[in-house]
Amino acid sequence: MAKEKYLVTSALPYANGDLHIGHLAGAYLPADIFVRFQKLLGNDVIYICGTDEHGTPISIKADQKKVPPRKIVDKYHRRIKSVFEGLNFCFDNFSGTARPVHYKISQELFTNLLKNGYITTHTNNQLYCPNCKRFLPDRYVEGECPFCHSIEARGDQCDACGKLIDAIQLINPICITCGNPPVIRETTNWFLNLPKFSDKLEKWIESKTEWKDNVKKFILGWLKSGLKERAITRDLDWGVPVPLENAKGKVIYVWFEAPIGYISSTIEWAERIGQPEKWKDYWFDKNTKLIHFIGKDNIPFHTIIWPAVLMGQDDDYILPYDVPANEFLNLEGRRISTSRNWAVWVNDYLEDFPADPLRYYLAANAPENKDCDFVWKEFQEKYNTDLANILGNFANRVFKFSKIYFDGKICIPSTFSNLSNETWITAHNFAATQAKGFYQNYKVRKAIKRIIDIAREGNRYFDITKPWVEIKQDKKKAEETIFICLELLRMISIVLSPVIPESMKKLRKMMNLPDKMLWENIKYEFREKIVLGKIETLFEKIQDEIIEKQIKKLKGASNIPEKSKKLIDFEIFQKLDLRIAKILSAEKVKNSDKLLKCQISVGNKTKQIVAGIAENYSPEELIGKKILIVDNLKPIVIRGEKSEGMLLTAEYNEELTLLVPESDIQDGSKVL
Ligand code: B3M
Ligand code: ZN
Repeated sequence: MAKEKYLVTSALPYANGDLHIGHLAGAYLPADIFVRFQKLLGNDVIYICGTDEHGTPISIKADQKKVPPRKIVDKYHRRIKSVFEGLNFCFDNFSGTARPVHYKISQELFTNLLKNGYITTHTNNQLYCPNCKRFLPDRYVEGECPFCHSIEARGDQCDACGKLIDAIQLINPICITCGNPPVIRETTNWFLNLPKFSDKLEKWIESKTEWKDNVKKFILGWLKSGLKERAITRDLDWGVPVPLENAKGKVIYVWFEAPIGYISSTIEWAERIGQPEKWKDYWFDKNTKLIHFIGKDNIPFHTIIWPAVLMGQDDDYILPYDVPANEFLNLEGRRISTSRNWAVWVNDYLEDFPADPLRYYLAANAPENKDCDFVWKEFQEKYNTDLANILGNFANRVFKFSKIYFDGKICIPSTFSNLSNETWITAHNFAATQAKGFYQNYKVRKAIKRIIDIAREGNRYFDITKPWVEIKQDKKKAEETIFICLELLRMISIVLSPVIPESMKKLRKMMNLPDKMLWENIKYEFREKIVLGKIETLFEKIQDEIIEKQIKKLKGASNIPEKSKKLIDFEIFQKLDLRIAKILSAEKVKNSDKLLKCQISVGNKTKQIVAGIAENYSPEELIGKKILIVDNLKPIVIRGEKSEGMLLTAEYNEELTLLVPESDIQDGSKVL
C-alpha cells in the first residue's frame, strides 16, 4: 500500500506559564497518539510544534515581572519542553517563534499578501491608556463582551462565547495594568482583507465533510454573519516587526504569525537533519495531509485567518486537511483556572508518577465530543481497573504459568481448538480493524476500550480453558492456551503503544520482542518457540495515600474558598512572633541553586536565616530590603547553615515574592 504523508501539529503553547492537564487533553496528547499511530502504520509523518513567544500574553507577564519578554520566553520554553519530554512526546521538532527563522518567513508571508492586494491599511480608533501612556491591544484591556455580554471578555476574544473581538468593541473597557478606563486615539494599522477570501473559504470548508461537527458549525456560523477586515499589526514593541519603512514601533499580530510557526519549525527541522529543502516536500505537496490539533478556543484562527494567509500566497502552500479540536477538560467538577490555581500542573504530576498513568487516563477520558472531568479518584480507579487488574493481571498470570510449567519456553501447537481459533480471531479483529479505525478517526476512547476488551477476552479464555487443570491431563493443551494468550499480549503491546509507549515497551521486552514494531506485525507470524525474558510487574497499583496527597495538594494550593479548611484558635496564632526585619547581607549557600543565607537585623539583634529564594532574588537586590519574618521558630540547620527563623513569601505557580511592609517601618517592629 502506498504510504500516506502527514504533517501533524499541536497548537503552540504560549511561553508564559507551565502546562496543566487541560492543555494536554486538548491539543497535545491526542496529537502524540495520532502521530505514534501513523508511525506504526509506516506512514510518512512529521510532528511539529514549538512555543508561541509573542503577543500580549507574553508581554503582560513580562511587565508584571519587570523583566524583558525574552527572559520569560526562555524560561517557559525550557520548562514546557522538558515536560513534553517527561511525557514521552515524539515531536520531530519543537521550536519557538522568537527565532530568526520565524521572523524571516513571517515577514515574507506578510509582504507577499501585501503585494497581492490582500492587506490594506487604515487609520482608525484604538484604545489608549493615558495613565500608562500606551495603546491597549488585545489582552491589555478587558470589559463586557459585545456579543454575549459576559463581563470578563478580553480585547481579543471572549472566552464565554468564543467570538473574536476587536478591543474597541468592548463595553466599559478597563486597562488591565492600572484599572483606568482608556480613551480613544487614532493610529494606523494593517488589515487582512478577509472578505476577499469569503467565497474561497466557504467552498473549502463545505468540502470538509469529515470534519468534526463542533468545528464546522462554528465556522459556517461565522462565515454567515459576514467576514470583516481584521487588524494584523499592533502598537507593541515585542513581536515580529512589520517589514515596512513606515511601520516603526509596530509588530505583526501574534495570531497572524503564530501559525506560521508551524512552517518555521518545519524549516528548522529540515535544517537540523541536514536537508534544508525538505520542508517543502511537506508544505508544497498536495498529497500531504496537514492536521492541526487544537483546543476549541483556537478554532477561528485555524479555520479562517490561517487558511486565508495561506491562500493569499504566491507559493502553493497546502491548506489544513483537518483541524480536530477537542472540548475542554474540567478538574474535580470545576473549570480549570490558572489564576485561581485550580489545576494539575504536569511538572508536579511528574514528580510523583511516571508518564503512562496520566497518558492513559487522559486518553481514556478525553474530551473528544463534550467537556470531561478529571477526578483524581477516577484516575486511580481507571488505571487500577483497566491496567493493573485487567491487562496487568492477564499478563501476570500468563507469564507466571509459562515460567512455572514451561520454564518460559512455549512451542507453537500443531493444532488449535475452535475456542482457541475464535479467541485469536476476535482479538485480531478488535486490534487490526476496530482499534485501527478508531485511531484513524481520533476516537481514542473507543480504541482503548476495544484494546482492553482483548485483555478481557484473554482472561475469559484463560478461565474457561483452565490451564492449571489441563497441565495435569494434557500438557500440550495447556501450552496451546498459553500460546494464544501470548499472542493476545503481543497484539496489545503493539496497538496500545501509541497511548502508553513506555509500558508497552516493557511488555514487549518481557516477551523478548523487538522494541521497534509496525502495525502490520499484528498479523500472525510464525514463531516456532516463544522464549520469555525477565518478568516484572507491568503496572503497579496506585495506592490511596498517593492520591490523597494529590487531592490535598490541589486543594491546599488553590485559592478557591473552601468550607472544610482547618480553623485554628486565636491563641495559636498569637504564639507566632512575627516581626519586620532588614536584610543586611545575603549570599548563596554552597552547592544549592535554591538557598540563600541572609544576615538580618531585627531591632537590636542580628541573626541568620536560610531561605529558598535564590531562583527569584539575587543576593544584591536583597540588601537593605525590609521583610516579614517569623522570629520565634526553633533554630535548625539547613545544608550546614544555621537558620534562626523564617522569612515570609507568597507563592503562585512557581513564582515567588517576598512579603514586604507597605511603608518603611523600623525593623524589629511587631506584626499584628
Ligand atoms: N498560543 C493559544 C493558546 O495557547 C496559542 C496557540 C497558537 S497555535 C498557532 O491557547
Ligand atoms: Zn492603564
